[in-house]
Amino acid sequence: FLLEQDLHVALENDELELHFQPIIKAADSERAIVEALLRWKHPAGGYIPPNVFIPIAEKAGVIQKISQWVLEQACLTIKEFQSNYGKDLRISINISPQRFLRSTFKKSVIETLKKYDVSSESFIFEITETTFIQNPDIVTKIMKDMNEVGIRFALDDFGTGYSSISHLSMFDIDFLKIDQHFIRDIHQNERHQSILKGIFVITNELDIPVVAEGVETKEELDYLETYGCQFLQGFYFAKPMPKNKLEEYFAPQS
Ligand code: G
Ligand code: G
Ligand code: MN
Ligand code: NA
Repeated sequence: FLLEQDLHVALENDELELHFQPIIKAADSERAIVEALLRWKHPAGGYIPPNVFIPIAEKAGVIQKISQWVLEQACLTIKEFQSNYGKDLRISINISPQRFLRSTFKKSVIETLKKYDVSSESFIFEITETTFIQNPDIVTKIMKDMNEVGIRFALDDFGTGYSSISHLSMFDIDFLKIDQHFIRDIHQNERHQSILKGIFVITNELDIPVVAEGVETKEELDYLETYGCQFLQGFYFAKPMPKNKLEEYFAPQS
């Protein structure tokens, strides 16, 4: 209850921070890709994680405002990165079902990108299967419309929740993010190895690049490389970091 009150003023008081976690391309490193992860620095209680306050924001009706703030911060970060380093940054943003299914979603995204003069190719939108099951026909239509203006979609958290193979066939997904639950100790977990092997057969056939989430160790990484996993993300490479650290991380060494 208190949190809900506080959330309303969090935006105005500049208490939200957008952190970024690098997503590593396994084969070569084209442009830098990062996932944007929201943090709330509460004046009384330190950092509050998004899985605590996003559901509250959804109930309190603040999620639209917060989502818009995230998109604008991402746009600003891309612009700054480009002008400071002459490098393109691609940002993967988590989109809640409420935001995705809002009738104004596409329009507000297009207007925001135009306002900040950022290309739609600079973004990947991460959605979960919770979004898919709400209204498949409408979701298909929104994804198609947004694909036409160059927005790409990643299916996030695959391996938790529904994990439906039919979703891979019904929806035009550009990236599949395998949940960290399946990545943890993959080199020692034969059951998970069998399941992941199957997922890679399907995604390779469908030409959907996979992002392995939550890679924490060299052993996990080595095992994932035997699958030819295209993208890797996790503490083994880097933790989510604020913008200034990100610029250090990607700055050319000299
Ligand atoms: O970074 P962390 O592990 O604390 O993130 C926890 C959860 O919060 C993840 O499921 C992530 O997708 C979600 N999350 C992080 N940032 C955002 C955001 O900007 N918008 C939405 N809707 N969810 C987010
Ligand atoms: O649900 P979603 O995949 O968007 O959430 C990503 C979350 O996973 C982020 O909160 C991020 O902090 C967390 N995360 C990223 N890499 C690792 C990792 O290697 N280990 C653990 N435990 N969490 C991670
Ligand atoms: Mn995500
Ligand atoms: Na995920």
